[in-house]
Amino acid sequence: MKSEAIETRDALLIIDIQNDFLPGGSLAVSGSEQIIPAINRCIEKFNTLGHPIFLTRDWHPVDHWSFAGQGGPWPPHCVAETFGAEFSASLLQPKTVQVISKGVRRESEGYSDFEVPDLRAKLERAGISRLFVAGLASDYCVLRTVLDALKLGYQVFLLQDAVRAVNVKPDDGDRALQTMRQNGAQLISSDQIS
Ligand code: VGL
Ligand code: ZN
Repeated sequence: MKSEAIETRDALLIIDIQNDFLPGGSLAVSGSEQIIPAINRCIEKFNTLGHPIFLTRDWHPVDHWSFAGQGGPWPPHCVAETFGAEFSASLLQPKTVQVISKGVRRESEGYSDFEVPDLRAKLERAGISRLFVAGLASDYCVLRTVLDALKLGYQVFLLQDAVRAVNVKPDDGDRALQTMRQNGAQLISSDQIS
């Protein structure tokens, strides 16, 4: 198996490891708790090397457009400042991690991390050109973030053992992986990072 050495222009982007997407949460993603150990190993590797680590979070107002009460597709989830919006207590959070909140306005879609201009500015300032991406959910936020990153010219490594899908339709997650690959993302396993 080919290993991918971390280089100076690499950053780690961990998407939405929040209580509401974990077992017991209002929008629990099946198997989501299983990816946390692999994600923590990646965080340790990037942290040891002093490379940027971004943790993104869904951070919605109580009346966000995507909630069923407003005619949206989802149950209320990740309401700002609530337990459901907190990162999992099992997730490592070294002091240097940078937190990016998205979906913060009522009308903001909140799927792509690049909806937040802040992220791009921070990546540019740090001279980042390659992104290692993992988290939730592979058929929504991960998919949309990866597609935007590719459009913006980033090289993307999708850590396929460290993502899980909502699977509104049973094969949504598989199709999302295919779409990311067809658009230029490289699908690797988290233990290929060295
Ligand atoms: C997400 C559905 C609604 C995600 C966020 O993080 O993938 N999915 N809000
Ligand atoms: Zn959301």
